[in-house]
Amino acid sequence: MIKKFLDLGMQPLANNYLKKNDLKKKRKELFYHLEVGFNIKTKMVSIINTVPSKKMFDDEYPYRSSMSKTMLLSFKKLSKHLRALYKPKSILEIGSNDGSLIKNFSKKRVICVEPCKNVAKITQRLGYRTFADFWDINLARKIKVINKKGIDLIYSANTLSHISNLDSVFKSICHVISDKGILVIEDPSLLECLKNVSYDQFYNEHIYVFSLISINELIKKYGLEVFDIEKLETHGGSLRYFIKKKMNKKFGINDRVKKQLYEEKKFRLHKYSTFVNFRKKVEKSKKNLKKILYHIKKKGKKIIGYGATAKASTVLNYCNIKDETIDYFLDTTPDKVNKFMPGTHIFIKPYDKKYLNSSDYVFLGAWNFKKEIFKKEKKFLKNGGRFVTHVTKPHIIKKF
Ligand code: JHZ
Ligand code: SAH
Repeated sequence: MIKKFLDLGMQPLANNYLKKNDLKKKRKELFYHLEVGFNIKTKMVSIINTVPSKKMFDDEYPYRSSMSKTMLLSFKKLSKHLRALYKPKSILEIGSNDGSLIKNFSKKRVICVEPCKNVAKITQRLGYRTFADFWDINLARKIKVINKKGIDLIYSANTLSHISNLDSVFKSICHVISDKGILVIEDPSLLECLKNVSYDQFYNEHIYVFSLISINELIKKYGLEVFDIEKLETHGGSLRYFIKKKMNKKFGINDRVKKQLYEEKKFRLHKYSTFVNFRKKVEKSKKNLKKILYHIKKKGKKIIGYGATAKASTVLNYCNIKDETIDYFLDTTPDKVNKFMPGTHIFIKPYDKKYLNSSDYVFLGAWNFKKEIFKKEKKFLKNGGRFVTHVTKPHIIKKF
């Protein structure tokens, strides 16, 4: 049923930043073939070759949500909204990472699920009950024993799209959620991904890129329905889905749901041909990004990268851009710095203005946070420093 539409080549694991020793010892990196397909029946877009969860989410997982003010603010706003609207007595977060959302809630009410032990430790130390496990039915059963009445609010951002077995995900959710319970999930939006030609939303962790169409199709099997949605600017355009049991009649279906479905259908997200078109745009994007970077280098200018993202890993490996083009990346994440980008082995320096100011052009790995970054780097821009991005098409950014 899955029809392939995009081939992004052999790719390393996107969050597998390498240490100097790994390079010296020439330890083999794990590569997989990154191909993306569309399921004609379920309308789901997914990568075709998956990597086992335990290989991706181990006890040295580097990503921390709190590295961006934008995300912290988005989570704070959401927590206020959820408290006011649903007054939840019990809350479960799946993929709680470093607690960026959950720290806005009282410790008494919360259960966190975060499989990477190094990351789970962060919320455990803050005093939040955290299960360092993958979300599945065994864990759901354990949680049901603690919360016999069921959970009022389940929240999961940028996580369900990372789990290959969605049947297990939703059966486990149905096991713990109360009859009046609300499930809120958010993930990058397929519509925005296509509009932005942000093919870097595809990598080993992003097994799925959801649309409202595909979510509706998926969850109806479990007696669930989307009753509201929210469009978010985060991660280059995300959708937040508010989901309830069908039998819960307390909330009607908001018009926003209808509107989003209309937009998605108008963009023909339910048709394979849309994705064939997308592939052509991606191929053009690769050519043009390489051209721009080549011309900058030809002038003898220095290019660096800003934000050693998982997304950048897809772009660099697909476009075969290495350290003869990008001297180094800058990043604020402690577990990424002084390591090397997966596959391309471009060095990652800790964020420091002096490393930024010594460059002429900056490739935006974290293009999704460009507003936050431009605000922070006003001086660099004023002094003539320039950013390059591949979104929505490759260009040197002239307007900030
Ligand atoms: P960011 C990761 O994707 C992986 P990535 C994962 N699969 C996912 O879905 C999303 O996160 C949620 C740095 N930075 O969020 C911090 C600065 O250095 O776009 C981060 O390393 N300075 C789980 O990696 C990176 O950029 C700054 O001022 O694509 C941003 O990573 C800012 C704002 C960020 O996710
Ligand atoms: N919710 C945060 C973190 C997203 S990163 C945010 O939106 O910023 C994705 C997180 O999901 C990682 O911390 C990862 O360890 C976790 N994760 C991956 N697979 C999971 C699974 N099967 N069950 C629960 N969490 C999982």
